[in-house]
Amino acid sequence: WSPDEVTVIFVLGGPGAGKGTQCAYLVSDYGFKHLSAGDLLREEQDRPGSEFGEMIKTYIREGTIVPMEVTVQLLENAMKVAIEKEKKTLFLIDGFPRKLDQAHAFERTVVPSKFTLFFDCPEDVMQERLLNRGKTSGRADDNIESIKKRFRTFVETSMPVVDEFESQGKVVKIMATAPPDEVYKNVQEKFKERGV
Ligand code: UP5
Ligand code: MG
Repeated sequence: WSPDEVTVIFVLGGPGAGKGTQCAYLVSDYGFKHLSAGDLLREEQDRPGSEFGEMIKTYIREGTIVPMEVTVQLLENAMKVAIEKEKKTLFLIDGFPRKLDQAHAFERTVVPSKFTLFFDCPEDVMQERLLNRGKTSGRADDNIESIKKRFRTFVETSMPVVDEFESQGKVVKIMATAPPDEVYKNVQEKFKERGV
């Protein structure tokens, strides 16, 4: 496939900002293919015979960023399957890129993004959501120690990515504190303005 046949929108925001929740709405209304980098890493971690399983487990628990070669490869493979088997051309890439090296590598070697949907949410709100989800999610990083580390990585490592895209006029910023359906109304308005 060639890059001009596909549209990629990155979905960023702190841990628990609601990226996955909003992507689910967008999938049902717009027919996007939703690829969550975190979900792909968790699948790879659990895949029998994966050479990266233990490494991914450690990075996720510590809230740090898995080396980009692994994540970019998982995303590229998933995109290839969706393009060839499901005839998808519109992609929401959720929770990626969260480090500048990943952003540069993906846009150079896979496809440049159309824009980044950025969910802005204060830490206290995100913390409450994640602790609440942690009661049932089974996610190894939904505990207070991992959550604090994820917040730190987000501020120090991932916000520079948002700032760089912002300087290119490629960020659509949405406040994510309202209930999900209200947040989604704002998303739809912004998508309309951007011609999606
Ligand atoms: N909720 C959602 N929206 C709400 C709203 N508007 N009002 C009230 N409640 C709301 O939502 C989280 C919870 O909040 C849910 O219970 C939901 O019902 C509720 P969700 O939509 O899941 O939020 P999301 O932003 O997707 O949170 P998530 O925990 O998935 O974010 P993370 O960015 O932390 O997790 P991710 O899976 O992307 O990454 C996990 C780890 O993988 C990273 O820490 C990192 O170690 C690794 N990783 C990499 O190394 N590289 C990558 O490129 C990507 C991930
Ligand atoms: Mg998520």
